[in-house]
Amino acid sequence: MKNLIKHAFCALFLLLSFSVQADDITVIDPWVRAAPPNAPALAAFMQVKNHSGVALSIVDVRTNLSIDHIELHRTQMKDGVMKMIPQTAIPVAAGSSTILKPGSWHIMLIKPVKVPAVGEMVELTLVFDNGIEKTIHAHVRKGMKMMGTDHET
Ligand SMILES: [Cu+2]
Repeated sequence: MKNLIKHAFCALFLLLSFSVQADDITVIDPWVRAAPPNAPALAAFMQVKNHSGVALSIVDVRTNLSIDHIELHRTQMKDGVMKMIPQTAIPVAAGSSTILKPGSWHIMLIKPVKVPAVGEMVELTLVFDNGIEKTIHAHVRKGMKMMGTDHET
């Protein structure tokens, strides 16, 4: 019996030492690009740092904005043209960071009911593959357009 308890504690300890907490993720400079009132989509950018020893992925994003849905995108060169390609996840390697920026990884908020103005805050909750959720507030500000996008953002 004593051994069983000891083993249970060992297992618990292992589980705890390998579990990644929301505090292991930091998000730097989140922002949403300002867009005209009739914009069909908005793009969100930020730097996501993973301080844990476990590889993570952003698999979903929720927002307080009224929108149709969220998409994860990556702008990549394809046949000599820059194209936005929908992704199922945005990876953030262990002890590393992924930069979401124009022309690269980004989050798209599709069909906003009301496009937020410059200076407004948009709440975004990043959902990671291990179930961790990280809520951040992104400022709406002006930024360069992405090259070769098929939706004007
Ligand atoms: Cu996009």
